[in-house]
Amino acid sequence: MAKLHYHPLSTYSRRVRIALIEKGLTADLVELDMAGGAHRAPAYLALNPYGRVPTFEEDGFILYESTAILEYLEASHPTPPLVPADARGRALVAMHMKLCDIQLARQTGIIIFPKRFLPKERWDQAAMAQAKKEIEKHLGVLETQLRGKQYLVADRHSLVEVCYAPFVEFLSLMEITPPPGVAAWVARMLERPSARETKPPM
Ligand SMILES: N[C@@H](CCC(=O)N[C@@H](CS)C(=O)NCC(=O)O)C(=O)O
Repeated sequence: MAKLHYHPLSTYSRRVRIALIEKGLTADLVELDMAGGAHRAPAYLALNPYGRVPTFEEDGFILYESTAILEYLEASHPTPPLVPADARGRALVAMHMKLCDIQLARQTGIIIFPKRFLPKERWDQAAMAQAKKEIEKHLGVLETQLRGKQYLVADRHSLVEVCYAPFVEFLSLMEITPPPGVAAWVARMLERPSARETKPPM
């Protein structure tokens, strides 16, 4: 059986767990003791030299980077589909997955990592404020793109929402009120069983 090295509080790991559930796949979930530094131990670095989660392992085939793992799961288990069949739909999914990482995931990490794991005196308030501004700007773009639609691509739930779900879960922790179209889209993706089952302790 495939293995997923992950941590229950890891947003990027959660993407893969959501996709596995959406596709009805099972994998051996191997929880890494990150607080104990297991991600920096030689045995784990031999699998993933960057010492991050998630890492996917199947018959000696090793893959890291959550979006690459999602694409592999889609290619190896195309049913039920989480990307459209046509070239343009696929390209739009790829574009939105990348923009999720560049415009939202990175900035979310800047805010939620300190909020969840560091004492307030160690927070970089200026970096957190700048990240919040960038997220709000990005949500404004999404609001326009979501006008009259339920989902970003082909008006169907796709890998785009799989990528976004773990990060938009933290909008309230980040004290960000999304515009109405984005708020409805977020609620739609977070109410799916795959998101509920993988929700981290808040
Ligand atoms: N770009 C990577 C990011 C993975 C990532 O940053 N994972 C975090 C946990 S959510 C991690 O392992 N951090 C440990 C570290 O960077 O030392 C992906 O998409 O998989």
